[in-house]
Amino acid sequence: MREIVTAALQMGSIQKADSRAAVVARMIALLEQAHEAGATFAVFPELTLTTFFPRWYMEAQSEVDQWFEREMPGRDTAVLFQRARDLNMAISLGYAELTPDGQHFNTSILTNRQGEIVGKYRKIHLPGHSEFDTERAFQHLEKRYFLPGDLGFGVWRNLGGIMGMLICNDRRWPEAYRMLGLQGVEMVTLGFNTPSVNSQQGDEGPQDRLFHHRLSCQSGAYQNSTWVVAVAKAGVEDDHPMIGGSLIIDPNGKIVAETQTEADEMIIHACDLDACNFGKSTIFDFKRHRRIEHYGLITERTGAVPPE
Ligand code: ING
Repeated sequence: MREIVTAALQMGSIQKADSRAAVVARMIALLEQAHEAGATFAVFPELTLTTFFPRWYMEAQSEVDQWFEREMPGRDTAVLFQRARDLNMAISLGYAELTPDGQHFNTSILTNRQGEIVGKYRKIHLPGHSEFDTERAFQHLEKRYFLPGDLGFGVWRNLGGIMGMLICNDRRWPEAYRMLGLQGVEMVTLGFNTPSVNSQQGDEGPQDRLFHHRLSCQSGAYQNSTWVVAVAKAGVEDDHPMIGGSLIIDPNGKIVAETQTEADEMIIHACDLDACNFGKSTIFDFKRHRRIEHYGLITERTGAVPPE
């Protein structure tokens, strides 16, 4: 048995005016709660240090860059990394990354229990749009503020297992999980910020959003026989509601823990990585069952092309 006692640390709303220091204090309180409950690994949401700023149209790059971190850990996050190290806990957290050569990514990092960063992932599937869209009730400008990730889909040996990261919209694309599955992933962590309603006036409400969110994460877990830990930044941010529904899902696709609020909330589960072995050696024994000679379209074709 290779157990990782894992905490999903959901963050409630972060208002535009909230300081990083105030947010980090909330994160440390959750981290200490997780430690008290016996966790050795804690997962925070996507863009966990600030409000979900892609909902705001900005033109001045200086205004955009205020939402980004130039180093990780940095001035505001060093205390969080130190606390995690003191508690001998590994963490995963999402943030907006501004690289020294001026590139902007929606990024997630993974540490070991000594507070060292062992893995970094930059979000590849960026939803939304890049120009102000007058048809939308609110904006979703990830394509404006971030570059598509340039690190690919990676996995890292950590805490006795094989771990990988995705971010938010990635969870809706089966290829993303499969890229990790083909590297033997046993635990996928993903943070998300998901608006409760569709900005394009669709009639999709919070329950539909939660349904698709659970469906996407459960499918990814089951079809790759891996644990999935999905952690929300939830609640109402400057009048914009976002769903909760942080999840811990086992390698059979079953939800073993789910948050019940849209506030700061911890869920926790003892995840036995050996629970991945049965699926990986039977129904999802990729080497035995996959027929890659028939899958060419998946990497050769971007958009669907219907028959004549
Ligand atoms: N947010 C949303 C997500 O994929 C979205 C965007 C919502 C796309 C619903 C499609 C449908 O959960 C981020 N940040 O990707």
